[in-house]
Amino acid sequence: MAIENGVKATIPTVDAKGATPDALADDVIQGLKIAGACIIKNLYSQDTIDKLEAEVKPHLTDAGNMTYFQKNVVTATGLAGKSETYALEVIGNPMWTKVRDYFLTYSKGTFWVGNNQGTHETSAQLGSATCLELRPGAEAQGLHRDDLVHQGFNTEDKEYVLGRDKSLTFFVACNRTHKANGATRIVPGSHLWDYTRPPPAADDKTSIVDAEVERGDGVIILGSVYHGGGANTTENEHRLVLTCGVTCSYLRQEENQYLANDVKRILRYPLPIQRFIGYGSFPPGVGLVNWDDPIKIINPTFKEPEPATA
Ligand SMILES: O=C(O)CCC(=O)C(=O)O
Ligand SMILES: [Fe+2]
Repeated sequence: MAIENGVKATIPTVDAKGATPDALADDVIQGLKIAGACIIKNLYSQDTIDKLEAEVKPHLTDAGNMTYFQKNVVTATGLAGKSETYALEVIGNPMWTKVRDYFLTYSKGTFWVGNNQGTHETSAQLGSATCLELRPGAEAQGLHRDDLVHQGFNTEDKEYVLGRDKSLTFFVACNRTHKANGATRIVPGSHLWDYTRPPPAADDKTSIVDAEVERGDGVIILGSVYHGGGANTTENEHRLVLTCGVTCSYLRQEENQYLANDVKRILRYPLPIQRFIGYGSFPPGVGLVNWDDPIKIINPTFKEPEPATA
């Protein structure tokens, strides 16, 4: 994305209306490769957002002295277990599933075991499941990359190379999100920069784009793109955004899902979602309990589903 020549940067935008999840995901993947961020219009119905709000809002608590949030930011955490609609509709969204699998599935290695040399394939798991409400007076966050959590460090690339990212974040807007109430500020193209390069100055209007979206729209960013919450300069608007962070299978989850959740609630979800939240293991051997599938700990009567027959 050419943003070096004084031309205002833009965030690719796709419309979910009428698109299959598969086709939508393909367009989002293209947008993310080019810009490191993509806006998805009309992703959720107003009814679904109503349900999400009703389930999440009672859990909002003042972030207080939490490490990286500013004053006047109120959060809810551990949403995987607290909101069934979040688990099924946000974590389980088929477009989001395809997009995160695309970016976080790649070969690592090679590794030797005796005379055998092979590679291992990564996959995706939940990183964090939160809600961020910016209240009037919240100041802008410093522009950052979310992969700093996992000590991401890349050199410059001219084009996107699979394996560059260790994480992605999906934002779901629960109300109209615009510059004045703190829309996320994004630097399109910065996912390809050398990591020694600092973010643009906070007032750089050419490189920084406010991800302005309507209620029910989504925004996806790669862990390698510079971004940050905006300032809420309104008198009385609250900016309410759900976040779903995902990370590579071999890394520690940003939010400790084993302690954040009530496992009784997790057990009500479909098996792939239980595993994605963290109650699963990854080859060749991460997350095992008794050298076995951790799902058997939370569900002692668990039986592997029969493979589907044609
Ligand atoms: O609030 C936002 O818009 C972005 C939050 C964010 O980037 C973060 O907490 O890492
Ligand atoms: Fe961030």
